[in-house]
Amino acid sequence: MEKQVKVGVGIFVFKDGKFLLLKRKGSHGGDTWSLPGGHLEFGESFAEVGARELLEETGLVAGNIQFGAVLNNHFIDVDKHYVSVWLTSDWMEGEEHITEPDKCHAVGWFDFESLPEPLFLPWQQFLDSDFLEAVEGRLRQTAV
Ligand code: 8DG
Ligand code: MG
Repeated sequence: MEKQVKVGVGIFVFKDGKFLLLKRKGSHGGDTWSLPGGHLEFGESFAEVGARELLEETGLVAGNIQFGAVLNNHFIDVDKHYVSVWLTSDWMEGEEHITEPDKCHAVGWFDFESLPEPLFLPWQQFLDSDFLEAVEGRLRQTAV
């Protein structure tokens, strides 16, 4: 079968100067910390995927969803290739919990000075990208 590039969506949810990361389990990038997120399904908007995955994976509801970054990620070891679209959003309601224990070991709130390790592969590109500054700026606006 022909190899295909897929689209993954990750979403920052900002609350009091921090954002939520999940420790992945099962699929590739297992045991790394990543944004909540998932696959773009046929016909969906980026914001729909972001809001849906955030709710499914953490129980949180977000608003003010905006574009954050686009990253081109070839996961060579597992022979997968994703274009990752990252979004930013503001926490609106809900308390975070692990809703899918088969996919996630842990959740936590972090900022750019306290990033956990190891991070999911797209993070390496993001931290070296021009998108970081704008995302950091938006996060600072939510700090108390
Ligand atoms: P789904 O199949 O139910 O839509 O999603 P999932 O079960 O939550 O899968 P996932 O592994 O969390 O996400 C799907 C793919 O999206 C993942 O294999 C790689 C890609 N992806 C990126 N960037 C990001 C990201 O920042 N966070 C998440 N969770 N996935 C991402 O390319
Ligand atoms: Mg996911």
